[in-house]
Amino acid sequence: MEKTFLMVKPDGVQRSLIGDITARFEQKGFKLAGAKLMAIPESLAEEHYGEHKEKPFFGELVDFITSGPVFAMVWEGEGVIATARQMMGATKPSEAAPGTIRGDFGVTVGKNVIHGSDSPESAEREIGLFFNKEEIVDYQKDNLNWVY
Ligand code: DAT
Ligand code: MG
Repeated sequence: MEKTFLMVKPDGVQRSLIGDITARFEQKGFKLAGAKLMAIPESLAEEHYGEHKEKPFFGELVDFITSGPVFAMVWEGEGVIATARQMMGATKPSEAAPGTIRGDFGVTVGKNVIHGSDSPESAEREIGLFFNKEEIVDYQKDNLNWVY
């Protein structure tokens, strides 16, 4: 089954949004496969956001994502990579539709509450960056018979 990497950013953790955000993915019918509260080392932040290395906001982005703990997660389900991106909303909260996480909880692009992988390749890469194999749990969830 498809997996994606999602992360409540430091602003979301500080604003007590972990529960609200995880509830949305649970209620949708996706399955949590791994989760941890963690501080991101600078080297991991730079690698995770490597595609943005040349952007003018790269320094701020790394400072922000290392400014406090994040809640890192792996979620599993049919089409979860694209659907989670839709549930997150546009990168700029000012452009994110109401009902999306960024649309409901964010105001500025620099503090947009959540990260989510944007493709199968980035999901595989980011899960590997943040989680050991043993931290990803393979289990049955019986209610999924009522989702699929
Ligand atoms: P996304 O997080 O939606 O995948 P992205 O990969 O383009 O967006 O950018 C990564 C993060 O960088 C984004 O969540 C917030 C920050 N960012 C993007 N564009 C920015 C900008 N123009 N100014 C400041 N921060 C920006
Ligand atoms: Mg991105």
